Amino acid sequence: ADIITRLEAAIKEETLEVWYQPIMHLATGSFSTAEVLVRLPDGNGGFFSAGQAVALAERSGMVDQLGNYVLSRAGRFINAQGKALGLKNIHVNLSVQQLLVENISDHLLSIIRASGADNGQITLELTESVLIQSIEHASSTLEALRQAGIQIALDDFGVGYSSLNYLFNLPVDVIKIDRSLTQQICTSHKQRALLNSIVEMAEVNALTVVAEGVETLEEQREVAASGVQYIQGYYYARPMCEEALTKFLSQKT
Ligand code: G
Ligand code: G
Ligand code: MN
Ligand code: NA
Repeated sequence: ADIITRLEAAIKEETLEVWYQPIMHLATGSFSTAEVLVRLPDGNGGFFSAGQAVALAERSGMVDQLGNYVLSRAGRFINAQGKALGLKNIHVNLSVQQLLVENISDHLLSIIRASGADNGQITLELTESVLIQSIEHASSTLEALRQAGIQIALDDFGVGYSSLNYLFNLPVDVIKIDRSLTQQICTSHKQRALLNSIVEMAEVNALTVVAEGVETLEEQREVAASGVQYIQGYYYARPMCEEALTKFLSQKT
């Protein structure tokens, strides 16, 4: 079957997989949150990359369906397992096209409600480019979601072209340092200084900082020294299926 047919069927038959990458809270050492990453089976025991699946959904008008599916699965999972596993929250990615759907905030809130999850258990991740492409529309949508208790994270932070001043005035609660920045902090004084100023600005603005893409102990040390609150990366855990996550978190608590 071609990949569009495969995606459609995977949504309908609920064989589209939802994987999770644990995120560590540095102060407590606990994995209290995780990022949700979609995985489309390729029919040969492997998966298409999430990037491919999402791009395909965008081109074929299925981004709304895909987004709803992922949010609903993630919401049901955290509602059922969150307490037992010590997961307080789950991060779900949102694409630019989803943000343009009419009444998207009501729509997302009703999916979360139906899943049984509390709004406070959900963080929605958006990239800088998404926000800036449609800032007028996005601002009111994000404000409505935040009013309802959903947190908004600005993904891939530190690689775009906007000024820090502009970025820190966007209606978000969390910033996620892009892995391209994380991976330079051990070798570049300038990038380390940039990370330190981002963390300082975040503190002043009462934002939470997550550093992505930590792969080594050295990176972990530098990132922790900068004062970020959460770390995500292969050094701790790779994205994993629901069953593996349950096992991983059970062993940690
Ligand atoms: O998991 P992977 O490294 O292949 O992810 C690649 C990209 O796909 C990342 O930028 C991630 O944000 C995005 N992505 C993963 N899952 C989803 C999803 O459910 N919805 C959207 N919109 N993007 C996703
Ligand atoms: O764009 P976004 O931040 O949503 O993408 C998250 C993607 O980054 C996931 O698909 C995940 O597989 C990948 N990822 C997570 N941790 C690491 C890491 O430590 N190193 C690398 N290279 N990729 C990572
Ligand atoms: Mn993300
Ligand atoms: Na990112």
